[in-house]
Amino acid sequence: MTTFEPDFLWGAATSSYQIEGAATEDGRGPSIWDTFCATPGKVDNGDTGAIAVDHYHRYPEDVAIMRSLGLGAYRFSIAWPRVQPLGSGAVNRRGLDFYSRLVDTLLDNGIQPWPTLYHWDLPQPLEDAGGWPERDTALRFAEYAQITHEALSDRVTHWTTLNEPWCSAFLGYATGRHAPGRQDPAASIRATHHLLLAHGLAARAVPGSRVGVTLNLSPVTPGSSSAEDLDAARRIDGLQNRLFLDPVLLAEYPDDVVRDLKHVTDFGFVQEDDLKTIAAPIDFLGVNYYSPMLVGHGTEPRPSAYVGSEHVVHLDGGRARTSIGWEIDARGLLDLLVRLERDHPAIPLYVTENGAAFDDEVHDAGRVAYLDGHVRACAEAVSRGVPLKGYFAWSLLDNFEWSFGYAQRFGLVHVDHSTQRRTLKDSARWYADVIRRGGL
Ligand code: PNW
Repeated sequence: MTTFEPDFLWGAATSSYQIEGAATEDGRGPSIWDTFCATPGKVDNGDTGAIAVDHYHRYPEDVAIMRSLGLGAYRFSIAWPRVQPLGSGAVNRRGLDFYSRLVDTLLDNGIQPWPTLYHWDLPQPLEDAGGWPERDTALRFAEYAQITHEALSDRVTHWTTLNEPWCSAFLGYATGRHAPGRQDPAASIRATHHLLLAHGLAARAVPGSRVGVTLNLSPVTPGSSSAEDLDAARRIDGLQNRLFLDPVLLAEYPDDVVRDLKHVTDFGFVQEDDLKTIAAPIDFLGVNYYSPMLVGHGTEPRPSAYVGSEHVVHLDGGRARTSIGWEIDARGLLDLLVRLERDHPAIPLYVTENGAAFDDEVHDAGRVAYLDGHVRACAEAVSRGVPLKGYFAWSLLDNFEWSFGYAQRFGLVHVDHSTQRRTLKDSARWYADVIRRGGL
């Protein structure tokens, strides 16, 4: 039997726009995702998060489900446009009150609240003023973080600043697959810097609390040992992993990545002391892992999220895939965790997202197998000395899967999107057993 320490934290994760709905209720302002969803052709099937899985109204039922699973913690995100409908200035009490009620309900049920301050729903007025490519957005974020921390820090101990800034910057501003849907490579690098700056400023704005940031990281393997494939892997590792890890944990941008991006931007937007701010002390690093990457050199340049590396091609590793098309490889999670411990030994780690989309409904053997393999990888990492302190499954509930709309289901709990009825999947029962036994 594979067991974890008794204080290993078992959780599940969601995010505001993906589950809450109630998009115009209680004074919430519009976010870039409302706008993006309203733009024809951006989201499959014309789906939107306007109602989502109605968690805004059904949170008591959802917390009861969490309790029935035995979750130790629940990772959710706070919608900035509920707290500050304009993204700055006036605070909307009714928005904060929702999170206050949610936090109280979680604590009453013995579940630690783990809020993330930003999971992609930027207030639309801030995008209208230029969005993340503008430095001012980072300053506004610090203000929002402070307001939210003041309202909840009497009950919330662990704060996460950002979820996956790679996605916000590159899917939002380079490929345009995510809101706000812009396709401007130079803007995506400015966005990266200002997201990182926002993280650092917010980390300083939550004194007395534990604070971290969640990154989507992935091990990158070259398709062959040719010099060109090795260089492709170095580039993608640079943009996916080190462009975020190095400033946050080492107070520097990786030289090779800056060099790779020379024809995109000169990094002239980096001001004195920014890197010191970005590297504000943090208490944990959140790791989101779904799939590894295998890359090589392509002959023809193609539009890519990896700006400046348009010659890199993504190769097929020959493994089974989930319904969203991502290859399944639990070994990738082990490799990633071991590498993080090697490069940054001091920082406690949490897997803040890991999970799989499958088409099956309640009997989800594919998801059980996926989670089982990845939890085993976590156990192996711990046994090799990796300071991994917890694991959050993505996701508690089927929800709005961004540009895929409701067609992709990641939940441990099935949601009937016409009736909002929740039904535990086999994976939820399996996870409850893991939690009860403290391992596999
Ligand atoms: C993460 N990619 O998103 C997010 O944190 C979740 O909100 C989301 O539901 C989950 O993973 C599953 O997708 C990602 O294209 C979306 O590389 C896209 C990518 C990565 C992560």
